[in-house]
Amino acid sequence: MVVALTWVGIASVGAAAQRPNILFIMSDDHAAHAISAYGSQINQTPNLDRLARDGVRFDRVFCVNSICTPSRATILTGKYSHKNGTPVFNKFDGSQPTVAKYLQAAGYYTGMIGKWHLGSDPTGFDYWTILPGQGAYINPAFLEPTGRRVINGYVTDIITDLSIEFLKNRPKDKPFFLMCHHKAPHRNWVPDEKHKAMFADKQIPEPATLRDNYDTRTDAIRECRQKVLGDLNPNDTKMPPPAGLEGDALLKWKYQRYMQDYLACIQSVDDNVGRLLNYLDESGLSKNTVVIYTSDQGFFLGDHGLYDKRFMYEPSIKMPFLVRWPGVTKPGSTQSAMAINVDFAPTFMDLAGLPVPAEMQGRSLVPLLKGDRLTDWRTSWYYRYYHDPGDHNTRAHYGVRTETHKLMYFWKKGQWEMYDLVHDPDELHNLYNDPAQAETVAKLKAELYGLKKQLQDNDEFADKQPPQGVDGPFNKPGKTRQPETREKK
Ligand SMILES: [Ca+2]
Repeated sequence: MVVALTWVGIASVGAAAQRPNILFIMSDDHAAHAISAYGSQINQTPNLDRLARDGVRFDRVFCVNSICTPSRATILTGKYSHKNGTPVFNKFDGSQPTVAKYLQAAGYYTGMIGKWHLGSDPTGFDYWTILPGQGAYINPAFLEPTGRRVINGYVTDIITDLSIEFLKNRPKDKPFFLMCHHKAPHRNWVPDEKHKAMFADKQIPEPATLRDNYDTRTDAIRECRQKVLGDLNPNDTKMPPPAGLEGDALLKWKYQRYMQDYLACIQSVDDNVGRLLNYLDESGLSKNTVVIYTSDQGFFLGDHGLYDKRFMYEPSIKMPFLVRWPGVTKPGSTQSAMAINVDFAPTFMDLAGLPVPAEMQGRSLVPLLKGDRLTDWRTSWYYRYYHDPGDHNTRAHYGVRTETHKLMYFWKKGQWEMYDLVHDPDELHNLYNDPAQAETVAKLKAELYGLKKQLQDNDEFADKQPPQGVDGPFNKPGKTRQPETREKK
């Protein structure tokens, strides 16, 4: 009897040791085209590049509803917004199944540190400390099961400090699943002094489409208020524009102010990813830890004259996705299969050796991490954005993206856009009304409505959105501790 129990004990420990740790690092609004491994023309990110060099760079990972809260809900559940009930900035129902709960139940030690932005308390985590709402860049408050505490310092450094502490203090007999979620580089882009100085006098190259005149496009892009020229305010630029600046001179000035701060925030993220990777090396954890770096969506870096995200255009929907899994991912490789953030939860399940629950709507990316060639991988995927008018007067739309084309429908306006992504990768020529494209449009519409049906999107949130519920007030019961200053590790 004793012998049998001992054997079972060893077997289970052995099995547990083989399951990889998962370190999921996600920043907020970090566009792939601001990472040098993705060919950035505007900055250098040596630590993120290190992940790409040691692992695989996914070139086509997309967000299916390109704003913060819905993306986070999708990542946790493996479901589209209409299935997880979080289409806009409404409170996430934490009683539903999530990948954190599944991994915790399977013996993973689970942690969530940093920006949560789902309104309700995290569920399925052994340890959590989250920013209330958007959180603060400087001396941020954190919400924890025991109350609220303020930590002095810069938010990206602190989230990394807390993540390293989590790794040090974790139970060593379990694999871990850590979601390390940075606030940066979210608007209004407040860098720390060190990184601010790095970009203070830099002239950042402008994107080719900064002065897009929106010819051939529908009303949506004209009506939106996410324009660098018209909508960035003094809170964003941190200073009023020099007197007398107008027109193109003002656009140039605003673009520079925007990008200098945005890129400085990213530089701190990059440094701190380096700190985490170094800790994994020093502690011997690197070998059996899958490290993923991504962002909750992409971002317009002056592309089409815009900032922010929301639209189904490429800079907004494209997520960076770098994965290092020693012994599995081929160093320096790339992956061009189309993945979506709905796939993340199934991927975590698969990494943990668990079956993917039937209700999850994505697919595990593990075969792609292994470099397998899959003949049955998806060739199209479905997008839907609801937050209209929202914070930026951005029109609701749904659409389909294939390997070569994109069709978008602004359902409240009854207007369509269609792009040939092969010949027009910048999406400057809306071909929807081109008679020569009628057949292509008809095929794309069939694909779009086929996917919509298959995903059981019955327009649940088309006309009515749930109330806002993720941004304050956050007067959590329990004591507020005195601000603490942490020593730099
Ligand atoms: Ca975001």
